[in-house]
Amino acid sequence: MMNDTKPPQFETQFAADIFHGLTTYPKTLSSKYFYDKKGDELFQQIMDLPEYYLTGKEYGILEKHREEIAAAFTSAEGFDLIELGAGDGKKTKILLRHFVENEFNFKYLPVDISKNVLDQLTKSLRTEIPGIEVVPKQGMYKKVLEDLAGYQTRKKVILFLGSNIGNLSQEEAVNFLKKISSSMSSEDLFFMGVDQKKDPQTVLDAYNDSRGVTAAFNKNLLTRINRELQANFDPDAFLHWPVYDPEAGTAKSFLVSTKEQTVQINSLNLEVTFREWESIHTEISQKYDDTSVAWLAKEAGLEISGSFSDEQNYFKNYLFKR
Ligand code: AVI
Repeated sequence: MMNDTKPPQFETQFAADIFHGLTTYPKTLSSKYFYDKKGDELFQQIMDLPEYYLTGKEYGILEKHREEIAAAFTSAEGFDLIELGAGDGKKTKILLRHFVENEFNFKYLPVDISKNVLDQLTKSLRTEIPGIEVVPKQGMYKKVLEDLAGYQTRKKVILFLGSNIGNLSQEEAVNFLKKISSSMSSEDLFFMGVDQKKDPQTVLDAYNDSRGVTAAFNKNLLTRINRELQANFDPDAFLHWPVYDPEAGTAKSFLVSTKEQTVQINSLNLEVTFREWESIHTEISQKYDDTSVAWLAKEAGLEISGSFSDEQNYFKNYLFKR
């Protein structure tokens, strides 16, 4: 409930999104706000969890198929490797090392929203794989994709790993892929990691690990709101609640209020009431299969030109052209 009748003015997009998410029904908050400093640390821990198979599987795929992948990427004039959401580059380094060892002519352009992450990545590359030309770019995907459309010196290969596509709704995913597609020429490639539909228990466990790291990751959003918007959420008064719908292939995470409670968000001049067991939807992690990826590609004007998977078909990396 608003405390007075003035229309709200928001200083940041974060403030506006939190306000709208907590004043609509059902309540919702975007998972893109998970990634503050603490959230980045927790996500690093998640990637090392035994239940969170995604990272290990994709790592294995890149390691096993690096030669074939490299053969698809290379061209007579070399190529520019643009990575969206580069993060710590742990998986990409498998490919980068292979390219350097085989004296490929390429440039690496990692893109990330976090300047800190990019600085660390650039520094680590300098010592771990010297000799790579690295051109880091800080920014939101949306802006970077707009810039990309005008960027063409030679063949471009765009990487989007980690099943980050799963954190978008289907409509957002199609729009995102349309932008990728329109930034590509006929010789360019798009290489994307996609988590696959599988035993529902395996998916659910990945988002409900036994050590509670994913619960802490989800609840950290409330701590972030407390700090950045002067609020008084009690994270212990909410349950981390992941669900998986095997028909839709959608894993969703919620925060569920364990009691009737009222939260003050001072910077928004807002009082939010929760009924007992009322939920906040915080994340979607969509799982796909070949049919749904083919549908996405068709909608976006892309064509699948190859794919690589692990032995259990838990995860797949697809190559697309226009
Ligand atoms: C970044 N993204 C692909 C992760 C996922 O699997 O949806 C984020 C995550 N959320 C909970 N655990 C990991």
